Amino acid sequence: RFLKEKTVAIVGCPFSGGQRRTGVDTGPHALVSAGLPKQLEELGWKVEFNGHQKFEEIGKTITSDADIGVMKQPRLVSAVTKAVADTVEKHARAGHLPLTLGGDHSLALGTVSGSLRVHSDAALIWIDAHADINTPETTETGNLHGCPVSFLLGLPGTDVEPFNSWVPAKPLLRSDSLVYIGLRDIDAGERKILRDNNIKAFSMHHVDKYGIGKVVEMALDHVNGNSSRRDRPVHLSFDVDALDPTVAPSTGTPVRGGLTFREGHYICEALYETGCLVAVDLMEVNPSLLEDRDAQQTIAVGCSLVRAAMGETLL
Ligand code: B3U
Ligand code: MN
Ligand code: MN
Repeated sequence: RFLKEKTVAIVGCPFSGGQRRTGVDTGPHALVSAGLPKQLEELGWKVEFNGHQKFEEIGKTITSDADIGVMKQPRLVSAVTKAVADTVEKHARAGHLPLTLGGDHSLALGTVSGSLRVHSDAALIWIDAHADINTPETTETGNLHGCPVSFLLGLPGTDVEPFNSWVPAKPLLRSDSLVYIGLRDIDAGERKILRDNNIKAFSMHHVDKYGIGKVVEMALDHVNGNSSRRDRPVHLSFDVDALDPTVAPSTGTPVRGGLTFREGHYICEALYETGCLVAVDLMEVNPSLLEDRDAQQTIAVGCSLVRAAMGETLL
């Protein structure tokens, strides 16, 4: 409805600078090699993919990247997310659906920024075990993949170098345009932020209590009117660690008690069904962790989630 044509633009982001473990930068390559572009073509999408993003070039321009406060690799993360924002914006302007493959979740500062430049009233649906809403002041790890949402909301403490060279000081996203599903590992500082800003979040407790069908309906009601009137564009940012580690083991910070295979797919199917999806991220796939069997399973599930978000499983 918000797209000009049924074209998906794959934005492969081999990037691991928002956290400490290596290997998550190989996620996009693994997903594409597993045949994701062809699978999407078979669903009737025109697929645009001209190779993965070339972040090495950006890396070379950054000669030293000392911590700023506790933030790790701030210059690299800032430069890469800025480039991702520009790329996602370009595809969205063409009326296509950017599908960003990560890479760690700091990338979503770029993807959501890019979406909002084109679809200024877009809502953000964040599927994750974690809230990723630490600020540079509250983060205990300094890992920027735990912080992208705070920058999007323009929370106090986010108007810092080097990010303020390109992230506007004025909030990009209102806190009532964001909803979480799948949370189960939240820092004390994040819990306070969620409360103070009245941010709607469905934890695993809510998934157990209401069932995934009701949770997705309540999530959409919160950010996108009632069921008879879903008229806002939606950006879906899906961290594969939202799924239970038995379903998607190869990810950097697995947390037990996650979404089942079907619950994860249901979310993607239900969002496709609204016709409002304008961008999809699939993040934190790290095939280098654990054994090859686990990696293959995680990659297969990742491809399957994307297909579900692109209309595969609806009758
Ligand atoms: N909240 C912690 C842990 C974390 C966030 N996102 C992931 N892990 N994947 C932090 O580092 O901010
Ligand atoms: Mn995340
Ligand atoms: Mn996570």
